Amino acid sequence: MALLSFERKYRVRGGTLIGGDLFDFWVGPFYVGFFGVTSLFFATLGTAMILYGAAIGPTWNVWLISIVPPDLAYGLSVAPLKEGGIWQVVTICAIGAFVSWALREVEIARKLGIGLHVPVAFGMAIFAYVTLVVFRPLLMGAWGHGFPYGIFSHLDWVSNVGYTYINFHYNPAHMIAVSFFFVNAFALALHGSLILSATNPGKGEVVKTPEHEDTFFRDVLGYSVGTLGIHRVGLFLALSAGFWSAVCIIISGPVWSLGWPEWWDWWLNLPIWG
Ligand code: 07D
Ligand code: 07D
Ligand code: U10
Repeated sequence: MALLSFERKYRVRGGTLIGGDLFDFWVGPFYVGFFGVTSLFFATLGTAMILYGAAIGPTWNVWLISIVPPDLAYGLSVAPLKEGGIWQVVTICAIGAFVSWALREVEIARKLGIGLHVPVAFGMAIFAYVTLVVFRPLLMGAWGHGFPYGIFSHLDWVSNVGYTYINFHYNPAHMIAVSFFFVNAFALALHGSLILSATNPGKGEVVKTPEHEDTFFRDVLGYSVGTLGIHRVGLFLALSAGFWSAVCIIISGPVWSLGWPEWWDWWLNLPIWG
């Protein structure tokens, strides 16, 4: 079915989560919807607050602009705008925009009658972000533990927090997360290259079938996970990477406040060493 006639068929009202058919229409290629409007609202307000913070800050250098969270002394209270309050408003706007975007994905998926896998996947990224700027600061007792919104300043935060725990590579959940990121890239390289090798043949050659793809990995590995299965594997790997990232940072401070190398002392202290 041509794209346009398909769109005529599915571009009908319904499937919304809230507000009946309020905003239930398209503008050009974009579906609007209630949550499209809230996405735009939060994104615009958040960006305006970042610009305001930049305007009262010391620099317009885009790499150096930084919207910093309140001082630790403010604890979990609401800070004055110029002393971290902007960061708090931007954080609310960011969460509002990300959650709105996920819900807009849900509405589009419902209209199409497809599963909710995409918004669930985006939900893991949102979960990791909220862990950094809400859950961990709450557990540590101060918004000042959130990361600053700036291109280089957020790198400083990662480095500083990392060295606070002496060597962050010894964090076991960080190890698991890093490994999932690596294997995720490996799996996508295998999948992307396999699909291209079978479906993008040279001139005069025919497109090969999934049996060819299965057989390739049976011959190499002795087993093929299958054409649907590899997408399940991919989603699992990617979600696991995000999940273990959230775990590795939530345990740094709230659960373990010493250096991560010391955590491994349990190994040296096992009674079996005598
Ligand atoms: C390619 C999809 C497109 C998205 C892009 C990002 C903005 C920010 C805002 C000027 C893969 C758009 C960027 C809207 C502009 C202002 C105020 C996704 C793709 C192209 N980081 N991080 C980057 C964010 C955290 C870390 C780059 C966001 C944590 C390290 C970009 C968040 C930690 C490095 C960026 C976030 C952390 C980066 C490229 C939120 C642990 C780099 C991102 C909301 C997760 C790299 C200068 C990219 C870099 C980089 C954005 C959070 C670590 C600016 C939006 C606190 C170590 N991060 N980051 O391609 O070059 O993502 O930094 O949580 O080395 Mg970061
Ligand atoms: C949080 C992004 C969410 C994004 C959202 C969407 C927009 C819209 C618009 C483009 C989670 C935003 C969208 C803004 C854009 C348009 C139009 C993703 C998020 C919702 N580390 N480390 C991780 C590695 C070291 C440290 C995670 C590697 C050092 C700390 C990952 C190495 C020290 C933290 C990871 C390494 C250190 C981390 C990041 C190597 C520093 C975290 C991925 C090879 C001295 C962070 C939850 C992630 C974390 C984190 C990898 C080194 C410290 C597993 C490969 C030893 C403090 N590190 N790290 O979380 O877990 O993505 O955050 O050396 O906080 Mg690490
Ligand atoms: C899916 C699918 C499917 C489809 C689909 C899709 C999923 C069924 C039906 C949908 C998929 C798509 C449409 C594809 C979309 C793809 C993605 C979202 C992901 C892919 C992303 C990319 C290809 C881009 C990736 C880019 C990366 C990783 C990074 C490149 C890196 C940078 C640009 C660096 C970022 C660095 C920053 C911010 C700072 C870094 C600092 C430096 C580099 C220092 C050096 C700086 C300088 C030298 C300064 C230079 C600066 C300049 C010139 C700017 C100056 C600015 C001024 C204002 C003057 O399943 O099938 O089909 O469609």
